[in-house]
Amino acid sequence: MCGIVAAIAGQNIVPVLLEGLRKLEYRGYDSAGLAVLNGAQGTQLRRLRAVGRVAELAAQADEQKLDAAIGIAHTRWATHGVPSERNAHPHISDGLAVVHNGIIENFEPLRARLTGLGYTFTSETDTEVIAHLVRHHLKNHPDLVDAVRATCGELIGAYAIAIVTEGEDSRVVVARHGSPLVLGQSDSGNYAASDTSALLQVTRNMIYLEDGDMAELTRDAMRIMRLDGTPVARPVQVSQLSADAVELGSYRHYMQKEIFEQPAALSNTLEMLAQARSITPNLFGVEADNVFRSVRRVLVLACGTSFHAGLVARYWLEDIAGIECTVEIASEYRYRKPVADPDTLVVTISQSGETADTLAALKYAKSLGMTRTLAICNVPESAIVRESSLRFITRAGPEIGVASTKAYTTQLAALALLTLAMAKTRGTLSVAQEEKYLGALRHLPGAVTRVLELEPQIQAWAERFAMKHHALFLGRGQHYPIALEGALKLKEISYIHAEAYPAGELKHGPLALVDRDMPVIAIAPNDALIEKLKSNIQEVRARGGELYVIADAGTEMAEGEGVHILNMPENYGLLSPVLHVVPLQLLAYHAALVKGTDVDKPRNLAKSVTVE
Ligand code: HGA
Repeated sequence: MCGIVAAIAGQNIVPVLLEGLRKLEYRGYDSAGLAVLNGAQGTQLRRLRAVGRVAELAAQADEQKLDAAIGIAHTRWATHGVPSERNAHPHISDGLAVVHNGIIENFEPLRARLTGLGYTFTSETDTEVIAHLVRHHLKNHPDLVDAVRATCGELIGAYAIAIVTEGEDSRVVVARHGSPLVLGQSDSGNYAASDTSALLQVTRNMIYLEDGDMAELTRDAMRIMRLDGTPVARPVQVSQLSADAVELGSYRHYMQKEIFEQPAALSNTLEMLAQARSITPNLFGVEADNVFRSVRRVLVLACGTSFHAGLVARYWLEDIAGIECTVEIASEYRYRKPVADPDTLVVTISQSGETADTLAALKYAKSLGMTRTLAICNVPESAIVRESSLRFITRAGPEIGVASTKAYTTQLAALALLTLAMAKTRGTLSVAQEEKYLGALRHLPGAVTRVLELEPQIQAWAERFAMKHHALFLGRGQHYPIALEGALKLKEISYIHAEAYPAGELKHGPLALVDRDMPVIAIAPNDALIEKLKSNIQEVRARGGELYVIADAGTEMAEGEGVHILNMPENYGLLSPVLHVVPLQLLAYHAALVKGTDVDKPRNLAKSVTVE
């Protein structure tokens, strides 16, 4: 979702703001803007806004030779009011500017009150109430920090905000409640942003604000306090993230780069197994052994692609660890009244660790008495990780493409490890099985590399495919969630309508859709259900449907009229879903290329979904 950058330094900060916004582009946005004070053009607030790309904003800044020592900047992903220049942030109230990530739920009564007090609104956003409210509170609280604190006391909802104002022009005030915000400290100045990647250009010294924190940044100092004014100290953490991990290099798109990074991402995630003779629950935290022994069930909470990872894990956990597992969409769970069993391990899965629905569902589960929690996440300092007692950090590296690929396969690797660790502590895993699975996990990066070599054939499929308007994905057992993930990828980036079904459901409805214009992608691993799947495939063929089958070695399926086969290099048993999803990622990618869509930033979608 949208991103914030703020800077105060001894020199021109405009290039820092713009570079920060570029680094946050991956989160998804529809417009961008900035406001600056104190520079070559004088002490008055200056604002630039543009619909579309940061490049457009940068061109404007260039044209105006913008130069300033203090500033705030924003990429917006509209929640309230259409994407337009007038709704783009920063929003201004008489020389005071604010950028905001999140949603102010009580903006309507606040707007009515402020309008009554004579404030004029120029946008449809919820954010604009913040600007006028701070301006209003400045009348009784002349200190900007006090006025922001009084404002936050009236806001309901989620926010990360950064504020500058004329007349208070030696500081930036920031606050967070429910949306991420990190501070960056350097000799040249002080900074804030929605995530670390925006600040690595100036510093590695990061301070992660907690919910309910605010901070005053001056050229030489930072003062952090709670929203009630109590000073707090937050540790400086030196980020290990490599600045070029987010460069595109020789790839055309981040998604392509990330698909091909999967072998490395998996081997980084599974690095601790390289020399290990056995699986230790401690990989999930020191308390993991106790927790895994004592819980009676697992509840997975996640959204989107992460939800699909959870669905695969359900097959694994029940089959191998013999523990009951339910998987729920976080945005639904948070609003229903579930029967809460305190002997549950709550597992949240999120690439960013800031997914608002997953975080809220986790907090809700805890409030219901389910306090044993495990986060599977790609960002160590994220809110979901901090909110959980156990953690497993996938080491996929920064994922920039909106459509998740390497985060997904590393989540599957983490969930396979979780299954084995739980099976071991619960006594359902023999030593021989443990050795076998360990070997398979170690070999996984190599196996994915071999699947990636099938790209030319998938590319050829994509060319036939891209002209279609609909597609059906079929899978069975642990590959049904892979069919769901394949359909989601295709929808997300190529805008081809796709649906996934467990193949056995075909005759209960979707078979009615099958004709020559409906390509059907079948995932055909060589497992116990293969004969049943072959029958399902015949059902499609008999109705004239064109089949694209991703078949394991040994399935003995032959190409023929209307039947295209992609032969997978090997049958991978338990971990087969990790391999089968890769051709589906490539299929979506190449179909999107043929269609000429914006692969890394599909329309209407955002990367880290930090609003509800
Ligand atoms: N609600 C604000 C900010 C939206 C946001 O955080 N997007 O990620 C708006 O609509 O402008």
